[in-house]
Amino acid sequence: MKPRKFSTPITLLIIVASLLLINCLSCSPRSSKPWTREDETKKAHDARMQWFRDARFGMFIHWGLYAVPAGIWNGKDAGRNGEWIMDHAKIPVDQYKPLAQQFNPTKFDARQWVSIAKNAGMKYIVITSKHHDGFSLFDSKLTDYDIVDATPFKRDPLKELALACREQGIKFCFYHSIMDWYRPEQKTDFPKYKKFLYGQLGELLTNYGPLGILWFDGEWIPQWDRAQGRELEQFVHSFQPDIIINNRVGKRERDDGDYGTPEQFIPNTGIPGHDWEACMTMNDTWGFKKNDHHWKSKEDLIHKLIDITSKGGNFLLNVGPTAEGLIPAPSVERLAAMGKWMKTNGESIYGTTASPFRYLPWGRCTRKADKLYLHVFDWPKDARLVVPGLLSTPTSAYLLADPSHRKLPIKRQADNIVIGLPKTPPDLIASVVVLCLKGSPQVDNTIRPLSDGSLELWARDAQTHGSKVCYHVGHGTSLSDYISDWSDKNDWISWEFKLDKPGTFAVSVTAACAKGSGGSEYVLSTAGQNLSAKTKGIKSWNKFKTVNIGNVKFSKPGRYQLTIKPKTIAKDNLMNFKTVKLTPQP
Ligand code: FHN
Repeated sequence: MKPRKFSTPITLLIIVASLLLINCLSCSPRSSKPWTREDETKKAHDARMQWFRDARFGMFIHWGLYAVPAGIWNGKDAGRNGEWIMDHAKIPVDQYKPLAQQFNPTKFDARQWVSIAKNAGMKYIVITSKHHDGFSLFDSKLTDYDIVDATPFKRDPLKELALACREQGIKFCFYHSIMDWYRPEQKTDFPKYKKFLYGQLGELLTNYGPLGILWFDGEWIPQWDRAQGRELEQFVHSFQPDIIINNRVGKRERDDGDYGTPEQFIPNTGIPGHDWEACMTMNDTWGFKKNDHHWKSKEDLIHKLIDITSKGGNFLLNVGPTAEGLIPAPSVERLAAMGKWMKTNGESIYGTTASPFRYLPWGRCTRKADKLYLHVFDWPKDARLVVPGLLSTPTSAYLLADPSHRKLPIKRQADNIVIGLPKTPPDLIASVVVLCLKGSPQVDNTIRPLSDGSLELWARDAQTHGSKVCYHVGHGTSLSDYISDWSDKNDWISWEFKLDKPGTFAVSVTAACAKGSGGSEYVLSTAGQNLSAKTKGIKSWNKFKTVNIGNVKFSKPGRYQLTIKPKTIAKDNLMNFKTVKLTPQP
């Protein structure tokens, strides 16, 4: 298909308008007054964000010249992210640029890519128009270092994808890197580079139809700051007032752009009161690497989609197509499996909001007004689903996978609702029980024992008391959240919890303390008893170890508080704290 070519005058006009605009940002070509975050009413903002909040699931595509070496340079694996090969392998521009002559993705089929995304249940696609390597994956009049002028392919795949997305009802979006390794002026003459950056954004905002999102990245460069991010937002909105912009337009801070972008991890508490989208790879790399076979399972990916949605976020799941223009088969297989699950259960994802529950031992929950979608990962062996702390009155429950919505038996047991389930789950990965309520959900999220009687008190549920100690969410590892910065011995943490019956419990603490920083003392107190413990410097501040520190006895059921207070802090910090576990003793 021959892409529609703009006649030069129109393109010239765009560039002139963009360049003029940079110089007088206060005179947007579309309105007398430039858009500002402050001027946008909540109603207008919610209207602009609505499709994003409904969508919940999108496809990220990292595609460019880096797919040619595919992670290998001079016969060696060049390191983790395929799209960083120019940096990882320290490839000079004059040796990287010739890759363009080898980039001829003859198997590229825009309609096929969009169908793969659509059939997976994805509602939007974000593709790299320019990554850090500075290569433009679109026909730009501002450079010849682009796919039409520099490669044998000679076509504009983004034009073809824009059309295919429109045909299939998928929002089309661009990822665009502020950092640019190809243009030395990004470091030597930033105002000059900025004119190029703005000019290309003007082309993308003019030539590809209405865009859903402009997904900025590479914002960490020292030449960029939050004020320039605010200017860039105005510029973008002057072309497309309804577009959504991520927080990397600024410096990836909470109030930059329209939403947060945790990468390769899911914040345990989501980002309450804020729109956010977790972006993740399906293996370990964004750009294609021929030797990266570390694929996440379909179970893991479906659970991640549910987990993210249950915390009020979107899931932007990445594919890294090959230099031939094919999405790798393992990605296609996993997306098909996700689509099969979404075909039955999409109602429990699209347009839902975060769970009202602090924690559910068997799975997750999403919500749509007075309807709860209970995603059961671990099907109860006794076929009784205990919904803890739900004070609202349920009106009905049924399996989402049951087309006739046959009613499931419901009964109340104190603060819990118990739903009777069939012996076998309809879906081995995640089965959805719909629970309809009389009015909006009222939940008592007091911490209670798990089904095995044990009680787990986590960092994310702790009350922190003091000026320094805080809850820390890390990046991308399973040890990603803990209580940190515990340098002041007057700072302490606490939990409230409820026991339904008396008992004696063994107490274990999971924490980390770097080698040489041990020797501090703390006291754990609950039910009028005190357990003292000393920290041991093991390896590092994120190598967690569990130690038993004694037993506590609760003589009757009821509500209790548990506190942890430092006695002495030997070196810099008491510990990085993760969990207290109370295990019932016979
Ligand atoms: O450096 C990039 C990386 O290559 C990739 O594009 C990710 C995707 O969000 N963003 C940056 C790292 O934060």
